[in-house]
Amino acid sequence: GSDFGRCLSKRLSKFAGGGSRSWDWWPCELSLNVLRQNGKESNPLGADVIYANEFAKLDFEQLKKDITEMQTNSQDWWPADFGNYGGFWIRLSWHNAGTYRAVDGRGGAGEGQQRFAPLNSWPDNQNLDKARRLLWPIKQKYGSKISWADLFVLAGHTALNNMGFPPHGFAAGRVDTWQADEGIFWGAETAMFPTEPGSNSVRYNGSTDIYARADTLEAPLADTNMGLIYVDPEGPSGIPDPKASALDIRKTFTRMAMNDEETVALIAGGHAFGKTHGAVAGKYIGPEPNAAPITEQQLGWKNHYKSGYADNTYTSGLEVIWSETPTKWANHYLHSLLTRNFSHTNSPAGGHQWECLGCNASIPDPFKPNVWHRPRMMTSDIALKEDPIYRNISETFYKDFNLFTEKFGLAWYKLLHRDMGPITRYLGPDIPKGPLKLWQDPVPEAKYQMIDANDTTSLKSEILNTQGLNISNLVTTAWGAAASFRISDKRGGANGGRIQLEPQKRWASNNPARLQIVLNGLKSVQSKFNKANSAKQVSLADLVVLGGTAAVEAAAKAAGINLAVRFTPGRNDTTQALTDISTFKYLKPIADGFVNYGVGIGRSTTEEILVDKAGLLTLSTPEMTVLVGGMRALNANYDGSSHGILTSRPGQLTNDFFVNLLNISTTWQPIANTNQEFFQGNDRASGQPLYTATRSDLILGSHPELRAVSEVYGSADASEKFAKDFASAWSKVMELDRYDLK
Ligand code: HEB
Repeated sequence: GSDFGRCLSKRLSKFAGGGSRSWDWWPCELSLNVLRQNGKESNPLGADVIYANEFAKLDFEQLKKDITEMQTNSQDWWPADFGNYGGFWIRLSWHNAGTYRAVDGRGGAGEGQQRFAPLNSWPDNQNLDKARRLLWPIKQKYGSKISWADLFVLAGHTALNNMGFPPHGFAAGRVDTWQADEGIFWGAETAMFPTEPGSNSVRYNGSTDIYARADTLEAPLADTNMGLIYVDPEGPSGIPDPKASALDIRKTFTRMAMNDEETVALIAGGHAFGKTHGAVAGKYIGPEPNAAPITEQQLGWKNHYKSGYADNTYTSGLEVIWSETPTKWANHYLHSLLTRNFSHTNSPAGGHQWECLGCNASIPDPFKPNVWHRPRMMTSDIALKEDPIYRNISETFYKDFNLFTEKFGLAWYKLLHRDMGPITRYLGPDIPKGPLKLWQDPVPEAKYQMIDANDTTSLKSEILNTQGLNISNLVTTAWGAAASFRISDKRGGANGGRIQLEPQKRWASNNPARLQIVLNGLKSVQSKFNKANSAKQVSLADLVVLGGTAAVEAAAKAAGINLAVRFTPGRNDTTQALTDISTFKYLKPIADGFVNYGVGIGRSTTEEILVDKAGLLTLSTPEMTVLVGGMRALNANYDGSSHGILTSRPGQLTNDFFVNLLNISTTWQPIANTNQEFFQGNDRASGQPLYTATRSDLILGSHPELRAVSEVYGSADASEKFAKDFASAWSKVMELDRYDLK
């Protein structure tokens, strides 16, 4: 029997007496779970333990030595192929990092999520439970000085190094989380395997045409099936068609922000090492970790055939060794792929794979000395030679091993660090020197003195007195800049001043026409200040945020509240050439309920997108609520519309939004032909029209928990608390990307 996989009925919670719960009765109620995940209560280290400080105490060189020692210290309970865990650990690193998708920035190695479901039990992560467990003694030795998230990728990286590959560099700095990330949409399937009903074509909008389906892959997904990291090694939906496999590979690696060259480098580089495992039939394999009996202690996939490991191992069900030297960096993979003829065969477990039937047995056996195998490949490997573009790149790499080595090093570095955000998060002695790569969203270092507190005071009044600038448009501009941040891959934010660059300056949510007016106004303030000061300068990035700050303070003052809004200078401006438009475009909001932009699409309602965005901004439920209410008071809809501006004095930082939302004398009904997106509020007694509002407005009075928070802010004693809470949530958003301050 299984444990986590076992429960009597979906409706019976197994705690506190069980029984049906709210989510059983009303499964469609807006979930706020993403706003309370990663709470400090769940962190056993305590909120005051800062990983960077712990890491600073680590003997990093000794850690690498310990990993190196472990790499060839084969354990009886899970013997190493070729006496070396290197290939295994590279797969561990790759599978941690390879869940990243550029569209929403989620997935990736940054959170140590492979410790939790579903990733701990994903079919594609089969037996990586053993790889993680092999590393436990090392993790245990160093405790909080090295995160699991870092260790997972460092293990493979160090192994690469030890097997003769000169990697480009490595940074630590990934902070562990303590629960499964609830914010990640992994797909709508109800089954893991393509062969099961309910799995196959859901993410392809029903398409089963393996030549045409790639373009219909649902965003933000990148993998071709639930439960895979990227593509099916046997071919699309298990069909051994290398040409169609190439289409899948291109689609999925593009979603991961890898181009063709990087894709070939990664696959050919990775498969230069190790082997695949399909020695026995799949029927001998027990349940995955999350469904395994309690006695298995979070190990899964127990193999009941003979020893169940070493030469009996079953992982993917394929039995392939690509290279003549699977524990040493060499060009054998591409040599084999491009110079040999492979025929379709089946693995001992029955999987589709390819073998050079006319070849000598030149490939070593992982356990038996002097036993040799014929060269083999997977369908997804053959894809690299069947697709003309991949083939070209493969041939170039085959002819120029140094180039291949360089490109694989760079792509590997990008793979592992893609979601780490600003360079100030990078830790350790192995960070590469030299200019940042485009994917790192570089912001040049300021070569001038930053503004100080005196300057900010004078600049704020200067801004407020500049023609064209007002509370509403200063707030939306600062918001548009700062709220482009997303915690998933830590991209976006106000630093860099990218709101004045492509593509951000053209996003409808930023109201390009009005944005230009604000930027022009701020630029005039900037040039005046910079002319008057020689050593000292102000960046546009700082001014955009300072403008918003000035506006919030002025709006509070107008409401009779004296408020100092935290502002920390130190942002610098970047350039268009240093902005990766092709992936930056993914940061464009679908909807942004904070400024009443856009409506729900596809799977998500408008209010779900609001909560999703709040989650990506790391806001709590009260922070989200107070920000929405405050933005309405500040008249800060993206288009200047009056939806949700439930006040007679817009531009003042009052709690009017909450007071009027909660007022029984207003009745709401949907406005015809708006698909229940827009609503009319009328006076209950007279029927006189009073307000209009969106779903993002009305959800604050309709959802029970959001209403409870709204009641706090709508109370008679709340004016000051509201303004203070708004200001602190505001500053938090403005500084989300300021890892230099944390
Ligand atoms: Fe890999 C292994 C698939 C990519 C690295 N792979 C492997 C396997 C499979 C695969 C199925 C087997 C598993 C077992 O054990 O059985 N891949 C794949 C695919 C792809 C890939 C489909 C896409 C196309 N890889 C990749 C990359 C990398 C890699 C990118 C890195 C860079 N792999 C790898 C390694 C290995 C593998 C190293 C070996 C492991 C061992 O040795 O254990």
